[in-house]
Amino acid sequence: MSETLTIALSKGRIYEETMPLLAHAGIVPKDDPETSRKLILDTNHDDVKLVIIRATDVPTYVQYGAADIGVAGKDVLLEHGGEGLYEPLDLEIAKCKLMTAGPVGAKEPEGRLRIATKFVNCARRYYAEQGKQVEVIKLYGSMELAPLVGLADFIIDVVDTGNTLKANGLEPLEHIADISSRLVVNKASMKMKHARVKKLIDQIAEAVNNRK
Ligand code: PRT
Ligand code: MG
Repeated sequence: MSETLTIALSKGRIYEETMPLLAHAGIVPKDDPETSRKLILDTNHDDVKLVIIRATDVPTYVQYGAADIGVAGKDVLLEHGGEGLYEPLDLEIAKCKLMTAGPVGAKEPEGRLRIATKFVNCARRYYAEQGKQVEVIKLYGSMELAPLVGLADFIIDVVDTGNTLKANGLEPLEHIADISSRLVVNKASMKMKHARVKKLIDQIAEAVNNRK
């Protein structure tokens, strides 16, 4: 048996949309993370394991080599910075947009804007490029609430249908980036486990192409 290949995934949309791509590469998990409490899932290959972690933790596990490979949203990767990672493949799943949003019809207030977001690095970078002075307020969820209760003027979040914004009296404003999930690979694993990693990337790329 060869050395274990560990793949890091988050539950929910990324897991659901990655499973068919892994199946095309012949990898099928033995447990379902939605019903199992296990954080390490065995697969039909003794030497391939899946680790189930928070979406924002995927780049960190892969960066430090705790997982060889992972799947992460480009939003998460932009925020992480991408150190220690290769990003060889756009999986074209879990698509959305990173946007600013604010109360419907609201005018931009004078002076320093307050921006609530979990994407603090993206927010600082974006407004620095615009030459705007902002105060960035870090939140961990429910960003839509912040403008409603006077915590912030605007938010930066990922938007898909826009229904969540709309339900809270907000509208999408400026488009920052198109987002999809990417395959990321630990830099050392790419060298040390090259043949296996390369084969897996090629098989997954084929599955992505077959869907077009
Ligand atoms: O949920 P958790 O806090 O654990 O982490 P997470 O939200 O980062 O993970 P998860 O699994 O929800 O999202 C994983 C990845 O999916 C994100 O990093 C994005 O790259 C991608 N993605 C695609 C989305 C969405 N679409 C999306 N709609 N992530 C989040 N949303 C949120 C959105 O912010 C809004 O609050 O879903 C809500 C509904 O969106 P609307 O616009 O359709 O109403
Ligand atoms: Mg979520």
